Amino acid sequence: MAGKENTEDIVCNIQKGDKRFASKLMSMVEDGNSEGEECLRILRGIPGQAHVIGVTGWPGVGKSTLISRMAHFFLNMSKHVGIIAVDPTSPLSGGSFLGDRERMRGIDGDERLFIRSMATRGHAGGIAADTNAFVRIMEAMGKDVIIVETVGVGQDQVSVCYVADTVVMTVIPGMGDYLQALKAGIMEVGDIFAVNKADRKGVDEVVTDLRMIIGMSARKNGWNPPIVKTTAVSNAGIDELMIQIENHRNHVTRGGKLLSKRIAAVKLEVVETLKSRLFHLIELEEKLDDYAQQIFEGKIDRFNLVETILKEAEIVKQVRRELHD
Ligand SMILES: Nc1nc2c(ncn2[C@@H]2O[C@H](COP(=O)(O)OP(=O)(O)OP(=O)(O)O)[C@@H](O)[C@H]2O)c(=O)[nH]1
Ligand SMILES: [Mg+2]
Repeated sequence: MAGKENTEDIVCNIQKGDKRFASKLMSMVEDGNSEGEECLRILRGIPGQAHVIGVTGWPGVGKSTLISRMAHFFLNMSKHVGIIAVDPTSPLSGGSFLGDRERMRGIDGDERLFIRSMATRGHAGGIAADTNAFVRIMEAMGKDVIIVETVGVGQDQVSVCYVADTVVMTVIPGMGDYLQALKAGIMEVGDIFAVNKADRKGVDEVVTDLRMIIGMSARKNGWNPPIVKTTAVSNAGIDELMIQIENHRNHVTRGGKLLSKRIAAVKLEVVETLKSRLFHLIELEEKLDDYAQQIFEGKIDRFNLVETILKEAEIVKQVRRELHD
């Protein structure tokens, strides 16, 4: 294996902003490669300045379109931009971020822009953990802004939001009922609400619904989430959205909130990696259906099952053995 020299090479080239080396390291991290982890450790020790923006929302609400507008905006301000698209090909809209020439027109060849897609499957360390790792790699490349696109459904994807300093939750007209049903859930995630496709009917209704939900919820850290109407396809409302994103950044930067947010993201990384390694070690994924059936039928209880799993797998021994290998 390559060893120290290669590690230095990777780290050094990433710090120069080299996209090829960054991609290589990202693949190593996804595979759970130990040399990759060593590079990541070194890169984390070098402080970065990036603002990490999460853009979340249901499939097809216009996240990618919004992000390309945001990327335009930042590039025009001479910023270096990274985009991480988690599971960019949803079955509903069928498009992939990179594949959409129309959307990316004018920026896809820009040297200061780096886009990386990320499948939701196949992460040795868990998806949120790997997203955080990718963010740190992009930060080490010298990106000023890193935008993470994630579909806001399912625990895995929502947890991706924790890696962001600022989360833009994107909704569209007609979604009022969903939002009412989710109340606390969406408040927990969103720092800013973008009501996209504002060219459509029902935009004021959804704004009213959101206002009500926000008004009923207690805010953490004294931030009152603003609602911005956007029409990403025609660039309307983007300037206002960018102002709110900047306001939020200033808000979290004040009083050391940013640091505690980032440490919380690392905590999640550790828990996720541990969970993912344990699941792998005891091959839980394959057996879970069967276990659930047995518990459902009253054949076993959950505590006994867990004890049995742990014993059967001789988990402690295996972990020790792996560590000493
Ligand atoms: N009418 C209208 N259509 C929009 C707007 N923004 C995006 N769209 C369209 O909505 C569709 C989905 O847009 P995307 O940007 O791919 O949405 P997404 O949320 O990234 O989708 P997934 O990544 O598949 O979840 C595309 O056909 C866009 O052109 C808007 O403001 N108004
Ligand atoms: Mg998309």
